[in-house]
Amino acid sequence: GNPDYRDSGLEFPEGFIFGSATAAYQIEGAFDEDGRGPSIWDTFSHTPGRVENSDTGDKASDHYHHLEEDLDLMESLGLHAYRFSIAWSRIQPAGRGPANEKGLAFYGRLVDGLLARGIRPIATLYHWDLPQALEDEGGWTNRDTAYAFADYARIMGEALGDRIDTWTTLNEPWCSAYLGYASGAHAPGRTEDAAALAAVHHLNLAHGLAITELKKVVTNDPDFSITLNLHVIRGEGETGPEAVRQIDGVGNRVFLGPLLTGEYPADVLADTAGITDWSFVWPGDTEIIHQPLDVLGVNYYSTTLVRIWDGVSPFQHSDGHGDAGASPWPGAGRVEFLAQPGPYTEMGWNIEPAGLEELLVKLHDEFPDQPLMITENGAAFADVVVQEPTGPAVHDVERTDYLRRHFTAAHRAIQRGVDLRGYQVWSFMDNFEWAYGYSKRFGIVYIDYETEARIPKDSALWYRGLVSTGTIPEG
Ligand code: GBH
Repeated sequence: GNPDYRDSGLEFPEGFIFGSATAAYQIEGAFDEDGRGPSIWDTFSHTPGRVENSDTGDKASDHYHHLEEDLDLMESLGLHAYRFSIAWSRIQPAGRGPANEKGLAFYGRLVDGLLARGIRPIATLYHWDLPQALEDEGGWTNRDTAYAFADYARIMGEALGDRIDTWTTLNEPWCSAYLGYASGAHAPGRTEDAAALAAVHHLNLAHGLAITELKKVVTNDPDFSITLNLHVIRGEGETGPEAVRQIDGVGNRVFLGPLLTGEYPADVLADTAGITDWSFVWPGDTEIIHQPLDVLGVNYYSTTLVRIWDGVSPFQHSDGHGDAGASPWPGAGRVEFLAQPGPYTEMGWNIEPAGLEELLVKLHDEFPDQPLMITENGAAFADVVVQEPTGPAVHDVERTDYLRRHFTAAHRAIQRGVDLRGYQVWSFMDNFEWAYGYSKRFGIVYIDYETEARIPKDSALWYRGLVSTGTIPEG
């Protein structure tokens, strides 16, 4: 193997699912059309100072009005699967009550369009866009939101439950809970640690309740899943192991515990005892959360380096906030996040393909019978459109290299025995990158936000080669 992970000629197993991913608020636009109600991201992005450049998802990549074109593009790249999310507030504009037929019709067209092209639909029910009406009642800090989510899941199961390949309940509940309610970097922008921990539990509960409802109504024996952003954490120096324990606890095990073993980790309850007594966990909840997962979705971008703050040098929060801004790590207030060696993507995230291999192998060692799927991996770089004799092109050499290295890492994990079912590249197209707005491009397809023209980048053409042969291309 190549120590640099820049490998080629590696062949993936037969049946490996190569695809690409997006999320509703990041691509759809049409924010006030066909009965869609406002979500917390509409409110947040329309609040001055929350999103870079005051960007909003009002129009985004205008996928809502480019559905057929986008489906054709997916087909032309040969994708086996497409991972998308459903905007809850298109289905239930106020988060409760009868389904909006026009909302259902849009996702029905999307799913039928995928199936007609031989592309498997991987549907995520929640990628951060809570109906604002539910946030007005406390959002994820309110237990009722979990039951409202289960009701919405049942509606979607009844509408699409004969056609979806994989149902994913939540995307990255870590972000919903901690960026939404602790650091405030994401909608709804609250900064209360106790609220964030209640949100963690109600998101876990929502997952369990939703799977229970879906199982009652679906008819085609789909896979059930959840997607987590699991942190690959390395410790620095003497205090490294203790810092790793804390971040792994409140970042990873607070989800993996109830989901895969049916209990919250005792050390996390202890670390956060000064914030909350966890009385929002009711008897029976962890049994509801602990459902068999046909596949566990893993999103991976980078690694994290931590130690316990020495009380002298300037304190560093995650995401480079320094000592300004609230931390997304309740109960781990003395953990310091250190700069890593690079190279970095345009997000400033350390490029470390070995972290992906490490994460997959570690999950497999701990949960040997748990099939895994990479539901997101990709990179933002500053893309430039150039005019070639053949037309406009984007020579995104760095993104192609990033993908090559991470596919190599995934291949190595498979060689080491990991049951990895597939890999969804983030993202199919450039889109609204949350608090960064349109300033960051993750797509393998370029979006011209003036004309909404789609231009497959070189990385997309490279990926087409990988998908069609199952082998990492030479070069
Ligand atoms: C994913 O979030 C999202 O699912 C997707 O919508 C988004 O567009 C994509 O990635 C790109 O951002 O450990 O505190 O230092 C990834 C969000 C990014 C959250 C890395 C944790 C590290 C912060 N994650 N981040 S920290």
